[in-house]
Amino acid sequence: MTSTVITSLETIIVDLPTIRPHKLAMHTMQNQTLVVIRVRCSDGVEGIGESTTIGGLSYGNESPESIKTNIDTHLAPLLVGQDAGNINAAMLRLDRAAKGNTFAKSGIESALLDAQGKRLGLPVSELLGGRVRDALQVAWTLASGDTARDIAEAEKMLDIRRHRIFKLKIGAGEVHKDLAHVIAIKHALGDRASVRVDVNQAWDEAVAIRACQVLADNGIDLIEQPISRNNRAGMARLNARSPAPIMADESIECVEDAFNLAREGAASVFALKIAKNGGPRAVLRTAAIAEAAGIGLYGGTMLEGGIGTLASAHAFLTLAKLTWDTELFGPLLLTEDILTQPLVYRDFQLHVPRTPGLGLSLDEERLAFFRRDKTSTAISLA
Ligand code: MUC
Ligand code: MG
Repeated sequence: MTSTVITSLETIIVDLPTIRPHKLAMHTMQNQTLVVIRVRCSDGVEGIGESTTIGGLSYGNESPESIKTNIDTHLAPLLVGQDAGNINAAMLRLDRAAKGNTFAKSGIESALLDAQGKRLGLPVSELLGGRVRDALQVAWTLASGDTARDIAEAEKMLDIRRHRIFKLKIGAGEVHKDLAHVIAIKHALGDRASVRVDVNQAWDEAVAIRACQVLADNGIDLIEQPISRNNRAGMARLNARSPAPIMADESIECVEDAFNLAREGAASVFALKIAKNGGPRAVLRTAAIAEAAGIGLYGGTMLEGGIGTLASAHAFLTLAKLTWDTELFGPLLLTEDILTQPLVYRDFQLHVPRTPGLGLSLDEERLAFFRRDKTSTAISLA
């Protein structure tokens, strides 16, 4: 036990506008809500983390409001007074008390890592064993809902050398229209870009069998979560039949899901998300399962702002192979920032400096302006 203890934990809900509506199969985002976690320690060090989901309860089983309530009521009291530098012990304490809640745990684990990195003068990637790269290639999601607008957006991203991997959100509309939309975009971009689709569970297996064939025949590189997360046997059959690789996203809600998917052959690529595993360390356990099973890796996002994006990036920097690159573009979808320095996107990549902790600082004035609840609800040492 070191003498440094956690003295307070605060959760702050922040609502930020998006650059345009972002249309997913189950929800159209008009803004994004972040849950910022601030951990204060007795040595004066502060750690920042983020727990963010998409569309209230439409994506996963935690909402921004439930994340805040669960941390304030159940998790923060377990951590206040505990050793700030022993992240294993802190997360074990939470796991014993709360079986799920990976989103809430992810923000807390990120904040503890940020604090420990600052304390030791090390980037989080080094706390996680060391980075094997300094930058990550980043995909962009085309999700305006309009084919011509999506093509124009992709052309602009290629021109300014920001993205050359595009993920198309489909599944909300009729299948033949969705397929025509995807094919038109791939046709316009040709070999200049990798084009992938994310169906967000919208199809049933029979539809998916045909659609995956059409997508593969038209040069689509990757098909993300075509059917329900609950139909794992269907995912395994699709994975065996589809000429284009099938990626699991919603199917993974915890590390144990990853193990079962690997055992059942239900996907050949995993989307890694810190929020759905319980943090940057937890997501590396899912990555290890994938590596052992010969499953490819993709660095996923829950469209976090800069904090969650950097927490994800530090974990992904340590992976031996990241065959399908990443989609860590969340901050670019927002019109406003709550960090003093924006993340560095250049030459199709997110560049992650070797600054202690996550390598960020909060812009307190902007945070105060955009926070939903203007009064602090920090849980502190008595
Ligand atoms: C998802 O389902 O992958 C990631 C990128 C994006 O546009 O939406 C998210 C969620
Ligand atoms: Mg997805």
